[in-house]
Amino acid sequence: MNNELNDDTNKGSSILIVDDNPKNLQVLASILRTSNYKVAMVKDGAKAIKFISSRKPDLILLDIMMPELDGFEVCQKLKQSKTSKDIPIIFISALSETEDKVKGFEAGGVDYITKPFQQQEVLARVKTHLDLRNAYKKLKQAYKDIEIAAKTDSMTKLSNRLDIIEKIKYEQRKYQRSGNPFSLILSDIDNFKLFNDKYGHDCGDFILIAVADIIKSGIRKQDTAARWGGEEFLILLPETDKPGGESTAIKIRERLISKTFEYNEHPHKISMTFGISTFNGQGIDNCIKMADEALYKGKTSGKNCIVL
Ligand code: GH3
Ligand code: MG
Ligand code: MG
Ligand code: MG
Repeated sequence: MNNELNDDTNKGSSILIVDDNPKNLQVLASILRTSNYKVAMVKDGAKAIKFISSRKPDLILLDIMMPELDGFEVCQKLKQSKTSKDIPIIFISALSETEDKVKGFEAGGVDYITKPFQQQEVLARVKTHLDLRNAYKKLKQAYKDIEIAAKTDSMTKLSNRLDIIEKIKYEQRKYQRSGNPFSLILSDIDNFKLFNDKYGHDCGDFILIAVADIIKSGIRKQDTAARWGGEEFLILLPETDKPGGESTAIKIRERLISKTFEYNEHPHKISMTFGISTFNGQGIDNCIKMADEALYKGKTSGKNCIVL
């Protein structure tokens, strides 16, 4: 079949075989190696658990009847651990009663093969579960990527409006418990329309991305910078009073005005105006409005400045 589940991603997958019978280990290992899987073998449950504590095979073939820990117990233990719970486990056992099989699935196994096993069946089941595991991994990654994309401004890779509002709400709740203020810096590139008109939109985009990088370089790990609008950026500074907000704005402004941006081998200089507000329980919208008003004041009094 030619679909995503049936590509070559299983080539070289690693499989741990757990069996107390050396002959079974050898035969299974040889079958799997012929199909290009990497194989590791252990001969009891305790060794299997020790093995998994330092390595993570893509799949486990697990015997049930073994001295000390039996296969059901080993499976349960591996399913309880965060690091091994996602490894698919296929039981391979001489126990062939329905209730044994059911017990295997209840312990967390994904499949059950009875001994004496058929080579083709072992390979087919192993391949199916590796395929499913790969599909699951891809889905999980895709879901993570979607979650990140939903919070990110695609051009600058800063937070988007939605994300920073969530984070401001979180700081508001923290303020209600601790009374510690947080500050907001709203900044806007000066005369950016003229810049675009003169140098073109692509050059403008390049500047926006470079400005975002300068903002990122000037804030702490716990701060959030977002693209608030076209050429407007909002920065959230948790646990920060007004003087703290001012010193961050000074740092960013200095980096910005001392920077010469090179686009298509032409140097460009730009500046920004900054408005700062500090949260004092007045409500989030009001706090953003205060930063906006400070920014507006800066714009009407010559730009390229910081207003508290
Ligand atoms: P001021 O100093 O008062 O802020 O003037 P300004 O020209 O920067 O402000 P104005 O609001 O008049 O124009 C903002 C400009 O920002 C207009 C638009 O072309 C530009 N802009 C907004 N988003 C983008 C973008 O994604 N890429 C580019 N290249 N330009 C953008
Ligand atoms: Mg056994
Ligand atoms: Mg502007
Ligand atoms: Mg603007």
